[in-house]
Amino acid sequence: MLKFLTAGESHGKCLTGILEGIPANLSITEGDINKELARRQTGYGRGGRMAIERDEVEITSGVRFGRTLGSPITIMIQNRDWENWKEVMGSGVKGKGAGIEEVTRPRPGHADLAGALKYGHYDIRNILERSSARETAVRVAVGAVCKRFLDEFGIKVMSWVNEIGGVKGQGSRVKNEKDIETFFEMAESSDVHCPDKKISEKMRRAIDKARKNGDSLGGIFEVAVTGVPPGLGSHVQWDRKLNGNLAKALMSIQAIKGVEVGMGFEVAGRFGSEVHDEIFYKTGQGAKGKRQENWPVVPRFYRKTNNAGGIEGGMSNGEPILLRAAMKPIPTLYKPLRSVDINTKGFFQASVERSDICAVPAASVIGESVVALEIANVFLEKFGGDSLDEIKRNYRGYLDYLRRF
Ligand code: EPS
Repeated sequence: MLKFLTAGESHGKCLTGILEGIPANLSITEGDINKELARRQTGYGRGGRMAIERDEVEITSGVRFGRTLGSPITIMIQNRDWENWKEVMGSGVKGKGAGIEEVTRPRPGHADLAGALKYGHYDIRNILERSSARETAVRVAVGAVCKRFLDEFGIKVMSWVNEIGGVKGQGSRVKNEKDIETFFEMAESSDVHCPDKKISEKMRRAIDKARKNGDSLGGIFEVAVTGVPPGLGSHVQWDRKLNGNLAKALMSIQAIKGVEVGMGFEVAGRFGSEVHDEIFYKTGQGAKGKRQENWPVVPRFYRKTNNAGGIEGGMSNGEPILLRAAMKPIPTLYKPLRSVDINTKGFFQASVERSDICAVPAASVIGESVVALEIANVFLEKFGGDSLDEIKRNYRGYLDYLRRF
């Protein structure tokens, strides 16, 4: 349903995203997207680059007078740092004696070595520029368009950080939508995007310590989606399962090494009776309260627990979707790790490079964006149409049907 591509190198001129499949007549402004980009740029533990960039988009197609046309939406973000990299990253033929230093020392944990071997590059810059997490800026931009779309249907995607470098929060196992909203609101006022003030302080201290030691830190963030109707995704084919596609979306974020849905890995050690969410039924309105006034999704079937994380059999079951992702520590370190020069084959201790110490707070915002893309995709698959009004008619019909089921 939705197709999107991103392009751009970390120190190239700009990043570009093309998003196709968003229906006509959705209101969207550059400001809506910039708000999300600003959230991604904040976060304790970022490096010097974030002081240079002030990410702002230019929409160059698919939107007219603040409304989508139904045609592909193109989004551009300029790299301010490009001014300092024009010589190194130019697309013209390299002049003789240009004196541009090649990167020949792969960093452990980065795409450097595997990419150089795969693409036949002897200058690792040809790999690291694209593998950089700078690319996530434009994924957040296209995700922001999807969030705007989902908002029309009362569907919200929120996140918070639950762990940084072994400092654990209490974020897991949120019980209901109210918890999710509270966690999210509290996280929004924390520079480590953690809902708990005391834990936030501990996380900052852990980041300071890593910085002092020339090291880096990873962590865990959680993404929650509220207002989701039952029936998104499908059990009938492996590549239509919602949990599979959400896991893929999250795993595609740079540095993510693991994803859990609901109770996650903990299910392996529990009895079935402790894991599965019993089914209840409530007549009348308001079983789960009202969402946006136009979309009172009232699932008369409901659960008192949500260990499944809102997904059963590869389909949404009407409860909030709960996801968790683990990010490894950033591989660009000030503390030297051992590696081998790809030219000389000699051992060396990796050279010092400018980088972030911890990017988990930013990753949580990126997590929201990729999840929003995926949810918008399955929503369009089920209720798709060419204009927003058409999709609203389709959705209303489904909700009426659910009420009568
Ligand atoms: C990154 C390295 C750093 C990060 C960058 C991702 O950039 P630089 O090498 O220019 O210091 O700041 O992240 C971003 C630029 C961003 O927008 O998130 C890397 O190697 O992945």
